[in-house]
Order: sequence, then structure tokens, then C-alpha cells
Amino acid sequence: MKGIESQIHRMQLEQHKGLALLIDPDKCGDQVALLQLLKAASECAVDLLFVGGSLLSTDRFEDTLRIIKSTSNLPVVLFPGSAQQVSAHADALLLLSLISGRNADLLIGQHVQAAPRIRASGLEVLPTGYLLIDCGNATTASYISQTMPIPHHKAEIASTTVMAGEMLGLRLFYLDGGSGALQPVHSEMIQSVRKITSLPLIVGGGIRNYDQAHTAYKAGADIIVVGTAVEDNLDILFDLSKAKKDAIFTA
Ligand code: 1GP
Repeated sequence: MKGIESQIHRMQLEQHKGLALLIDPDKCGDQVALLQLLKAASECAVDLLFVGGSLLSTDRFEDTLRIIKSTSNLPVVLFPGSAQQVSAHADALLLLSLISGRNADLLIGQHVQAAPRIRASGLEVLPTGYLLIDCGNATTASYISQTMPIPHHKAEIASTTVMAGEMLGLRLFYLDGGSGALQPVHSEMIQSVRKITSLPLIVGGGIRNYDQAHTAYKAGADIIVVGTAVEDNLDILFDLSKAKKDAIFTA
């Protein structure tokens, strides 16, 4: 097991929770705003920077990564919306298999296109079972992926999907309501998935405040991902960091 994956397992063993900040190159503003965001991340308890987006409509992907790598010491993990979002200016890549959907292109097609570049990049590969969950609104992720998200109250569909993903050899799981989700993934679904796997569980989409972060951690999330709330208000990072630290002591 390589660097970031073993770091995540170590955090699990020590009962530490993780906080990932999602930076969407299209939405993080100009260079000044990006530098402010990175400064806030370094002052808070952010563990990982995720970079990517379901739909990138500008050419700022590489430049954003270069600025991040030259400014921040935090591990940079690519969260790619497509095979184009592969770059050596990062540390690792979530190799997402969209197992909640039945779109072959996102189960294996994009991976085949990207595989030679991923191997040449030297990135650490994190084979991740990715599940889109309906969290109250249609999101870019579900529209662009042309897949139906798992209904939010169908915890058993999520847990059996993760069970199958683990049998297929996937090593991390990510329950995602999609960026800008109206509400976070329901705690019952997180608990249900937590019961059937001890592999690292990432949860994101629609987490905007301390209570929502704390609820996700308590339900069993190892890492929560936040993007939109921080784009709207940088200070929320301090509340989310507190939720992370509190979750360690109340586990
Ligand atoms: C989206 O889980 C991430 O893929 C983050 O979602 O932007 O709603 O925080 P938000």
C-alpha cells in the first residue's frame, strides 16, 4: 500500500477523522482567491485537497494544480470527472468506478483511455467505488454521468453495492450527493454502509455546517469532502475542522 492510502488507514486505526477540501478549477476564482483558500486550508485541519470536477469548461486544470503544488504542503488527490483530468502535478488519483450507475464508460471505458497516462504520471492510484446518491436535487454529476443516483432512503441498495464493490477489489468507497446537493447523504445510509465494510469511507455533497459534518462522522464517515460551502464562505472551514476534532473524542 502506498503513501496516501496507508495514511488513510493509519488515520482509521488511530480513530482520527479526515477532512478533504474539494477545489473545482472552474469555481475557485482567480489566483488571489485560490491562495486565500489554500491559506485557510493550511490554518484549519484540512488533511487532503481534492481537485477536479464533473464538468470543467475552462482550461484552468493544470494551472490550478501548479499553483496548489507550489503553495501548499497538503497531499493533492485528483478527483477526475473524466479521463482528461489526469496530471502529474498531484500526488494521487481517485480512480473512480461509478458503481451506483450502469454506464459502462464510467465503470471501465474512461479508465482504459486514461490508464497509459496514469501509469506514466507516477500518481498513486486509489481504486474507489463511487456512488452517487439522490440528495434532493439534480446535480451536475448525475446529469453528466447519465446515471440514476441511488434514492436517499434506500440504504440497502448502497450497502449491497459497496459489498459487491469490495468483492471486486475496490479499496475505498465514496458516497456522494454531488456538488451543491440540497442535503447531505442520510446518516442511516452511511451507517448501513459502515456496517458492511471496514474499508475507508468518504462522504460528500451538501455538507455545509458543523452539525452536518459531525453527523456524517458519527455515522461512520472516515473522510468528509466539502466544496460548495467553502466556496461560499471560507470561515466554514474552521467549523468543519472543529467537527472533525470533536468526532475523534466522541467516537
Ligand atoms: C462533490 O462531494 C463533493 O463531489 C463536494 O460537494 O460541493 O456540495 O460540498 P459540495
